[in-house]
Amino acid sequence: MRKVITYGTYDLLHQGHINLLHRAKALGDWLIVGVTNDNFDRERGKLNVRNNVLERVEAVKATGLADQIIIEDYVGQKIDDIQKYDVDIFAIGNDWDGKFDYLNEYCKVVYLPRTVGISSTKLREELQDDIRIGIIGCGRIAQRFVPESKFVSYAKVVGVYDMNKDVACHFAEKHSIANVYKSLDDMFLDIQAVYIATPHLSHYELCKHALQHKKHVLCETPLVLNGNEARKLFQLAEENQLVLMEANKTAHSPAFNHLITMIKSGLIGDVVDVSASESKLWGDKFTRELDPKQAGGSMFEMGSYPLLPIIRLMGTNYTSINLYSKMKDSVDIYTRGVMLFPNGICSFQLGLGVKTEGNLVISGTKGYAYVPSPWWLTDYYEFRFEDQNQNKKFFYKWDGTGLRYEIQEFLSCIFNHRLNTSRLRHKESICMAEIMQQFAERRNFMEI
Ligand code: C2G
Repeated sequence: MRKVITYGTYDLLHQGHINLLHRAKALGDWLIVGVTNDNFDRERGKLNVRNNVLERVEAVKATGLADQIIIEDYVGQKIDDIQKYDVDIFAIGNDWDGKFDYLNEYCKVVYLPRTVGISSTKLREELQDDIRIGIIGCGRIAQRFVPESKFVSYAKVVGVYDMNKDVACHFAEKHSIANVYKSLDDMFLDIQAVYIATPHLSHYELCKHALQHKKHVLCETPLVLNGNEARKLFQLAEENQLVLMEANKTAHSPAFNHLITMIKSGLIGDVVDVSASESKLWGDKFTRELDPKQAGGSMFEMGSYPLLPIIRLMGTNYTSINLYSKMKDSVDIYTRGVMLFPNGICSFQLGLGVKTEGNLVISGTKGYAYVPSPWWLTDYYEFRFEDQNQNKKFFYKWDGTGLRYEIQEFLSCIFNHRLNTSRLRHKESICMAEIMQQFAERRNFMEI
């Protein structure tokens, strides 16, 4: 019995896929089809797959061409499968010409002619119109947004607005963006969604204005520095069936999400302590991040990152919080926060004028998770146990500046009418805003 194996995503399964499966099957007596898992696709940069793995498996099954279907989860699995199933022939479309020659060591490799004129990417474009996005605020983070948006299907940045027209023109020219709007109302006539990348204190009014004009909103973190403002914004979004999402890039990174789901599945037992830190020394003391009039300082600038794993793992019902800050020129150059929960204690350290480690340690009753610095750009972590033979290490790709994942989730929420992403829920953003408010009002606060 000659065994043939082939792999694919098979998204929006089409005639090209069917022809390939026919050709592969004709090479032998038993055809094994490997269907890529959702995480595996995301990790290899395929962010725009429409059908989930179960739907794609069902579609391949329905062709009646596969004798066996397996799931492809990790890089290198092809070698394991070929040996495990004693495969004679590995077959794949010639768009992969030469890429799998290394498998010749294990079996015969055959590149089959691809069907021209049809692809899942093309079908996706026909299926769905682009979401026209307008950028408000053409600063540092917005510079990263445009190139990252190019990796996400249907994300189309069509125009920008900035209070400083010259800055907006320069930005549009640099990123080949069609429109520079004179006003927000002009922009709202032309777009369906906005990305707000302005300084913190302007977020509330801009979000409200956009939501009132029925626009979906992706707003840089921290969303707002006041619990009531956050509540009002999410209420306005829900009333208008609009997506309002806090652009916390770590919350959407595949690695961070995998870390959280594994911990929530009990891998290290009950979580008792989450300790996270982040620091960045700014050479220029006049930078916005250190300007008290623009809500500068460690807590406002970085607080929403360490609060993310704390709130995702321990919830929003903390019993107490205490904030300790080293102040300089009316901003906190260093802040440490200690939070008590019914079932644990958490702490975070933030430094804009003080350097610290920048790692994340999550301690549990069976083991702990360790994410080295910079944990917020999560691409590697370990689970460590008393019996070190149980230790596990996980590696991921952190593609580009990592904004593509939040953009992808933003669009997926819009398309699927999911108003509340599970990666950073409304109540979690509201909780963060309340903590920012406590700091702003110097409640539970001590200067050191
Ligand atoms: N294919 C084809 N003709 C098309 C489109 C796709 O013959 N018009 C073939 C591809 O060459 C591939 C298979 O159909 O052999 C599945 O294609 P995709 O779903 O795009 O999967 P792909 O990303 O190519 O996955 O580990 C995954 C594999 O390495 C390939």
